Amino acid sequence: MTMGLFVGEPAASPWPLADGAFLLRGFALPHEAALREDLGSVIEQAPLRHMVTPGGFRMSVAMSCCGALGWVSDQRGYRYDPIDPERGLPWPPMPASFVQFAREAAAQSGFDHFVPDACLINRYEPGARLSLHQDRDERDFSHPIVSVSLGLPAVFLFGGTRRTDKAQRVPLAHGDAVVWGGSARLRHHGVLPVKEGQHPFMGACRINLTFRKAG
Ligand code: MD3
Ligand code: FE
Repeated sequence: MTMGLFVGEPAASPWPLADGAFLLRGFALPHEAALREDLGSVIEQAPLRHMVTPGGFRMSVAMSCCGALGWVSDQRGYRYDPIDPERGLPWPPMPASFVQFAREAAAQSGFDHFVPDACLINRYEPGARLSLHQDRDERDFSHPIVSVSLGLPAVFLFGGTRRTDKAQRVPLAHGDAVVWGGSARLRHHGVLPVKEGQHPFMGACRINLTFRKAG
């Protein structure tokens, strides 16, 4: 028998990856068309770009943001900023479909009333990767981070609180959502180089959205 999600079928229940971290396989599939359409208009306004790390390296992942705050990396460091430095304008507002999706995913995982003020958009072309890091530029780590994967699959690395802790490998596919809260919130994480491929809707790339309460 073929397994899959059908229109109107409720998504699978959250799978506890770790204390505070929940994997919701296929949770974004019913939201996919709206997310994809609104993503298109966000990156039309604020194009994807390769930021530079404070150490001077160009990131292989191309990024953009929407919402009241966006994440910025340059020679001065990492920070959240209400202004897109490429355009000298505020980041595009967060589409209602994004806010609704993040809120539902968080609620499914036991985090009620999650209201994101920043959405980071990461685009991986084949070969792009994200080395192990912690997300600590947000003001209050008691808020979870909600992530969703679209397009090509990837292997996510889920490490520990120390950078040298052994990392667990979690394959993530189109439509998978993960909610990272509690003691998982400050664990190191990264993404292995994305393999070549073609996704029927997204082409030869993986897009990851992360929803945060940054300010
Ligand atoms: C675990 N993005 O944008 S999303 C990032 O697939 C980032 O683009 C990855 O790491 C990506 O900062 C991973 C999953 C994720 C996001 C935040 C986390 C996992 C996390 C924060 C704490 C622990
Ligand atoms: Fe991260």
